[in-house]
Amino acid sequence: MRATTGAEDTTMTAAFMSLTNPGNTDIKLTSAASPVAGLVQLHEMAAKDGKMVMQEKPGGITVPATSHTHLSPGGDHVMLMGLKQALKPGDEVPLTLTFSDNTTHDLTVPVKSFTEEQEHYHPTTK
Ligand SMILES: [Cu+2]
Repeated sequence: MRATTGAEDTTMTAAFMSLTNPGNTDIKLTSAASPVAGLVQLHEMAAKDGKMVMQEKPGGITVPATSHTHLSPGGDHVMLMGLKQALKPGDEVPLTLTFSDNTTHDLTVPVKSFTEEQEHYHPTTK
C-alpha cells in the first residue's frame, strides 16, 4: 500500500498485490474493505480523451483459473478513499478481500513509499 507521506492528497491511496488462483475456475475479486478508509473500490486504468484515468472496474478484478493477476501502478488496483489516518512507510494496514465464491481473505498490508506514476493517483491535483 502506498504511503501518504509527502502526497499532495492524503485522503486517498492505492494497494497493489499479486493474486493467485489455484482453482480450476476463474474467480473475481469483488470488493475490499479496510478500517483505515471510508470507502474502498476496485479500480482499473482506462484511456479517456487521450490520457489515462482511473475508474471503478465493472464486476471486479478477474483472477484466471490456475493463474494469477498483478495489481500494480498503472493497472488494476485497490483504491482506498476517505482515509482516516496518515499512512507512513512501515505501517501495517488490515485489508479484507471478498471474492466471487464468497470467500474472504484478511490481509495485513505493509505500507511503502512509491514515487512512480504518482500523478495517476492524484488526478484532482493536476
Ligand atoms: Cu484508483
